[in-house]
Amino acid sequence: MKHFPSPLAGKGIPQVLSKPLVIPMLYGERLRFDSSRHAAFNGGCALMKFLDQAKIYIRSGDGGAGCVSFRREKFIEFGGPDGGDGGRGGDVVAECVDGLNTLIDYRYQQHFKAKTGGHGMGKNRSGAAGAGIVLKVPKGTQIFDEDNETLLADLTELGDRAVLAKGGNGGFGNAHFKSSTNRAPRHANPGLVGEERTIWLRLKLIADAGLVGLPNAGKSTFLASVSSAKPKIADYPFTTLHPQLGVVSVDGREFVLADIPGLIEGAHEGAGLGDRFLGHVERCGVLLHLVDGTCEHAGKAYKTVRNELVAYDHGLAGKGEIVALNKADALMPEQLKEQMARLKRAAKATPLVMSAVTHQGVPEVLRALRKAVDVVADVVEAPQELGAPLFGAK
Ligand SMILES: Nc1nc2c(ncn2[C@@H]2O[C@H](COP(=O)(O)OP(=O)(O)OP(=O)(O)O)[C@@H](O)[C@H]2O)c(=O)[nH]1
Ligand SMILES: [Mg+2]
Repeated sequence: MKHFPSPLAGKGIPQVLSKPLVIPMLYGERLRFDSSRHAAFNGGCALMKFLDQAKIYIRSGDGGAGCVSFRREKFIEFGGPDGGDGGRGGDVVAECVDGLNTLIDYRYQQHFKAKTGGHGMGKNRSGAAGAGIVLKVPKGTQIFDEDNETLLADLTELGDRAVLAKGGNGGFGNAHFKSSTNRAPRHANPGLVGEERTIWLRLKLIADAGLVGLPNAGKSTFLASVSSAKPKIADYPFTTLHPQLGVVSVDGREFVLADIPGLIEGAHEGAGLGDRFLGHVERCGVLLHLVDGTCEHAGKAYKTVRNELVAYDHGLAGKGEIVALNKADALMPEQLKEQMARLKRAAKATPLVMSAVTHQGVPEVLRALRKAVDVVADVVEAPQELGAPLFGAK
């Protein structure tokens, strides 16, 4: 296998790439060659490489052929046809299972073929059904056709199943064709061929709340301080290269928080890590928008990220948003006042103030998040109430 150098290693903010499509590839290579440093699952118990997109080829089994056979037995004349039917080919099914957080298994195997049904046999014996294949996928996996646009299935609940390729029917044996006018049929059906197709698996993590912000806003620091997740934290941009999940417990209630890589201006055109990770907050009920208080202009920082959310669309811009000014511990009182005023003007809502390092203001942010998550959950349960965004600055 060719060894590529890690594309982002040792660099500052990655350049605006002229070809946005390169981004997933770069990301993939990074995963392939630098996996140990960027293990994804951070629930505190297992290390798993993260992959949120995979292209695979599937083929269901052909049906078994029917059999032409005649009963032959001593003292029995004209025994008649006794060719059995062929068995059905195996299906290819996707199933949503517990304990998975990544599609990495599909990096190592991309071809899945179900078994052909058994052929029919004499003495009216039918062929056995071919063994099917179950593709185990994590919660939140969407399955797209080869064009990567046509949605075939969306597996959001544990146990959800979708048949992606149906096995071919078995053919009839000659016993099936016997009739009063044709008592010795000499033909049988071949089995039907199975289906084959190339599909895309795309994982969109399911979290209750999503963290968005510019690189270095302190998103991972926040996640690490409120959950047992262990994201990488460092003072250079794009420390986080793939989404991370953490379970947050506040006032006896738990919810899942997703940290996604930072966004920069032009992310929707491929700048930085692009905006494809925004897919992971598409299903979040609420967004927590962190703004770095030590940046030059908190209002501009806020607007940059908002513009990217609007450009990405998919309903992200309309989601409830809680805005918080982070790194309050590193600000002088007058700086804090000034940044708050700028952020308030930009967000058209009063932001919360917090410090992920000293924990100042964090309980308040968590409570606001929990409240918002609860409200969204209630609204989803009673869809007739769905309407305008619930929080934040619109
Ligand atoms: N003083 C201070 N520093 C903070 C605070 N939160 C984060 N930092 C620092 O800010 C830097 C960036 O923090 P990260 O949590 O990696 O930022 P991020 O938003 O996850 O950045 P990306 O993963 O690159 O998008 C680190 O050096 C943190 O120590 C805070 O509340 N106060
Ligand atoms: Mg980070």
